[in-house]
Amino acid sequence: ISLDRKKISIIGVPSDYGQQRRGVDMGPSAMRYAGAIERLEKLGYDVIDEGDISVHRTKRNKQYDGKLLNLEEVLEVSERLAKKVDEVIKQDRFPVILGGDHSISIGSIAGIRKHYQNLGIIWFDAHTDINTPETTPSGNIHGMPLAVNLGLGDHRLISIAGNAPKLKFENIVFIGARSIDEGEKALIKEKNIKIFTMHEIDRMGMSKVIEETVEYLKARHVDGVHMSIDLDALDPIFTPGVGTPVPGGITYRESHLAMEMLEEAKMITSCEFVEVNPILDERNKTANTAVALMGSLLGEKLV
Ligand code: Z70
Ligand code: MN
Ligand code: MN
Ligand code: MN
Repeated sequence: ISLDRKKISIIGVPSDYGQQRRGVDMGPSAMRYAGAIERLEKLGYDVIDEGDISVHRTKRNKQYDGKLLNLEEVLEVSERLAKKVDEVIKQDRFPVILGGDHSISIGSIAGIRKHYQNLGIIWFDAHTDINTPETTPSGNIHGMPLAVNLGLGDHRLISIAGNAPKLKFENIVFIGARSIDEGEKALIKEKNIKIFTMHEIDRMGMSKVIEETVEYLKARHVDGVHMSIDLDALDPIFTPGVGTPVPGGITYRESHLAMEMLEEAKMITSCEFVEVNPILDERNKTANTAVALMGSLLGEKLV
């Protein structure tokens, strides 16, 4: 966020339809409870809490039978979120989106993309969420949002807020991946997508990873960068309240360094925090970490 863009809108998306563990719908409450709004106001921003996108509580979670789980519900939430995000950006406000599981990125990116011709994405996640209906091992749509935004997958999902693909393969950077399905690996290799797995983070250090991320996106001449933060990118020691914890993750300190360096780079134009599940958490630790990262990403300094 650049210093002259002082207006922030918080949008809650209490949806758990992209996966099968209940509780992630309470993520927005948990992050508000952890002080998200106060934290940003303290940094001097004009913060509006736009409230939550309405999510119908219908029956759900049929067993996976080869079709996408809760497709109708995800479609509805995505349409609403895309519309809301579009409205907020039209008012020159910086969107901070609180999930919800990662399927909400279908709607958030569809809405954001209306305002950028060459949008960049940083996908901070233990997973790569680039499965298609052909490659998904689970039928869970939270494993598919990047594919959908690239124009791959269910035709109704890829048509939200316009038919054209919302993203380019060469404008994505993965950070923190350590659980990638075979079909995802094949696509990442085929399209040569930029990826810093835990292997690269360990070898290069987070500092160099972020420097290279910033250089890479600048060289792509992106006109905006959406920062998508799945709290399972961090090691479960720091964020136990996620549906699919994967050991060997990013540390608390590395993740803060990443946020601080991205803030210094002044290239982030929207962000989201997803997969916070208070039911699985330990005394709101995961939401507290999410809000602390939010502070660093939006300009909190130690001195
Ligand atoms: C797996 C799938 C996933 C988040 C888990 C898992 C995907 N690749 N995404 N947790 N955030 O089912 O597609
Ligand atoms: Mn205010
Ligand atoms: Mn994810
Ligand atoms: Mn994940």
